[in-house]
Parts: sequence; C-alpha cells; structure tokens
Amino acid sequence: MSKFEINDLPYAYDALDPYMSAETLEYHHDKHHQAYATKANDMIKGTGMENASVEDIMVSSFADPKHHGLFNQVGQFYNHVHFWNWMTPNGGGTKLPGSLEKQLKDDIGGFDAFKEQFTSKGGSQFGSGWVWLALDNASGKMEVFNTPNGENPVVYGKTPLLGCDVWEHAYYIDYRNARPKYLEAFVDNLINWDYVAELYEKGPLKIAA
Ligand code: MN3
Repeated sequence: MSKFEINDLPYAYDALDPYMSAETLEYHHDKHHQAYATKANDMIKGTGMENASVEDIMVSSFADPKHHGLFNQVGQFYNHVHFWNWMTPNGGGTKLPGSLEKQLKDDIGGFDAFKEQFTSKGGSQFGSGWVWLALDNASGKMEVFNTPNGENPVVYGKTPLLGCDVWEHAYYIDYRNARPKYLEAFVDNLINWDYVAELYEKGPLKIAA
C-alpha cells in the first residue's frame, strides 16, 4: 500500500452528464489524479515526512522551497480527493443545510453573493488553479478566494469547505475555453452541499506542522 492512493469516484463516470462528461472524468481521475499520486509516492521517499499526515506534509513542504516539487504533487493529490466528493448528480443550487446557510449569509452575504464571488474569482485565476470556499482557522470566518496551481486553503491556515478545479483539464473537453460556463454549471448543477456541510461540521483543521 502506497502512502498516496487515489479514491474511486463516488458515482459512475457518466453520472455528471451533461455538466461533466465521462471522457473528462476518465482523463481527470484516472490519468491526472493518478499521476499526482504516483509522483508524490516517489518524491516523498527519503524526506523524513513519510509518516506525517497529508495535511502536515502539505504545510511542511509548502514552507520549504527545496520541497516545492513534492508540495505540487501532494497538494494536487489532496485537492482531487475532495474534488470528486464536492460534486454529485443533481447537485448544486440553493439547497444548503441550515447551519452552513446561516454562516454563508453572515460572512459572505448569502447564496447569490457566494455564487458571484466564487464564479468571478474562479474565472479570474490566471492560468491553472482553484477557487475555494474556506474557513479561516483563527477567526472561524468563511471566505471565498482563488489560489494558483496546486495551492489550497490548508497552506494558508484555512480549512477548505468547497473547491473547484479551474485547470483547463477540468473543463476543456466539455466547455472548450468557456471557463465561466463551467463554473456556473458547477455551482448550479454539481456541488455536493452535503459533503460541504460534513466538512463544515468538523470545523477548522488541526495542523501539527
Ligand atoms: Mn485537476
């Protein structure tokens, strides 16, 4: 058993059609996610971090320039483990669990403000990256922001509640260059709010590193 093992999709490859095709998921899950895991398993050898948690490895490797190559792989491994769970057939829209909806209203301004920020920040991330809804570990506040490449809220002292992959490999087959259309479909038709609520109920991450 390797340290980094990718999770199976929690639905069939064609279950997210027409918003995300089986062809996209076959490439994205079977090829891209697997490649991040394979490289992370190779690069972790001899670093002394082999027994740390994935979260601790991300924080430590992100903080140390000589381990940025490892960070890129582990960050992307982690982001995709959650990404498959952040989507579900017949998902998206405004059916948020109550406690989550209340804080989203208090901190972001409600669903419409969330959607506006999430799609605009995802759309304006230059090049590859992610857009997030996260909790700040110190203040407990909800925030929407984007990050480049494989970076994620964990390395900034925040807890991811929801993330959307805006690398071209996530949408080019289905939307070509129309990233805004992909982001709108993600929010309106794909978000698994039950999984977001599950992470929200757990509260801020506790990182040892
Ligand atoms: Mn990806």
